[in-house]
Amino acid sequence: MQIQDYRSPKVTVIGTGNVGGMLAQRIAKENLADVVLCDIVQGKPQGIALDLAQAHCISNHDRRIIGTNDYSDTSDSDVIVITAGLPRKEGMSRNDLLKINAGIVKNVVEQAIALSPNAILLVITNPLDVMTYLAWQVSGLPPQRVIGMAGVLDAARFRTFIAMELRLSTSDIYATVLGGHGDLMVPIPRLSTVNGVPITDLLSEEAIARLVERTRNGGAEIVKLLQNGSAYFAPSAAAYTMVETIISDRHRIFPAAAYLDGEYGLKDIFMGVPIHLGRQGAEKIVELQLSDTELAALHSSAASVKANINLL
Ligand code: TXD
Repeated sequence: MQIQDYRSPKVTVIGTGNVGGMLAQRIAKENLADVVLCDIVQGKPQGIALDLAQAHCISNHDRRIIGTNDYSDTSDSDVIVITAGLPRKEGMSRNDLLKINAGIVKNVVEQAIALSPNAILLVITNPLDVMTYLAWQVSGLPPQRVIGMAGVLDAARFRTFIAMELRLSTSDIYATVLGGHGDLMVPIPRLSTVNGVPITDLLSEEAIARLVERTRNGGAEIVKLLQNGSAYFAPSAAAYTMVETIISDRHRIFPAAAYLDGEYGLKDIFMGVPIHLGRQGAEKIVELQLSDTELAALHSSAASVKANINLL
């Protein structure tokens, strides 16, 4: 390859709020890709892009950052991240956001995909699994090129609570969380380990039940504390890890909302399962051997996601 043929990877982030802004900052700081920030509010993406550009010389990065309200600036993106939409307020469930965010996601996906037909679509807007399904339908993309980010965050929350309970570093803890990104998500203690040892061997049933419940309510706990808005440091870190894995074609295994076509006995639904993630998107679905109870919990979670898909 001649050097002039080299083109920087390009990531568009639609929705320049807390998660989108923080994600753009991470991408730029790691010199991963050029970033286009796109929002409906005039001036907001331009202001954030300018602010980030002024951090270049201090934090030593030199990727291009563009803020825009015009989709033509997003053309030929390699990855499009959708964070546009409303976040939860205290007392709201993720499903309360369904109608309003569906209108936003439909609109932004239509505009963005028309100009970047080869992109991978990473959806972050809630209710996550339903918005990912909608984005897939509107985009017309093959299902493996549409992915929802939630499992990396939910697993990080479970890992954090396990680490806090055992007074250990999160680095030595692996957690498995499946299912929809909602109250019925399915943390799997049997497949959550500390240096290979299942937490079921290390913690009492009561402690595990408490940590599982805290993980399920991990988002709501932060919404309540913040009183205005929802979590964004861990969500943007989770989204960054997925974007980096796609751009760098690393073939890592992550839990993410992916299209199921019979896997786990589920069909025509996007929901959290482990996937092989790379430059082609969700390159493979990993089918874990689940117990009857775990599988039943996964199916209840799926039923709740399906009910919301049907509401659309
Ligand atoms: O794990 C996960 N998937 C999540 C999801 C973790 C955290 C946040 N989660 C959801 O992401 C949250 O419930 C929201 O639905 C989205 C975005 O959360 P964020 O905290 O970033 O919300 P903000 O700060 O309100 O930002 C939303 C931005 C804001 O700048 C709006 O102006 C913009 O979205 N917006 C739009 N941009 C483009 N086009 C349209 N139509 C539009 N409407 C709003």
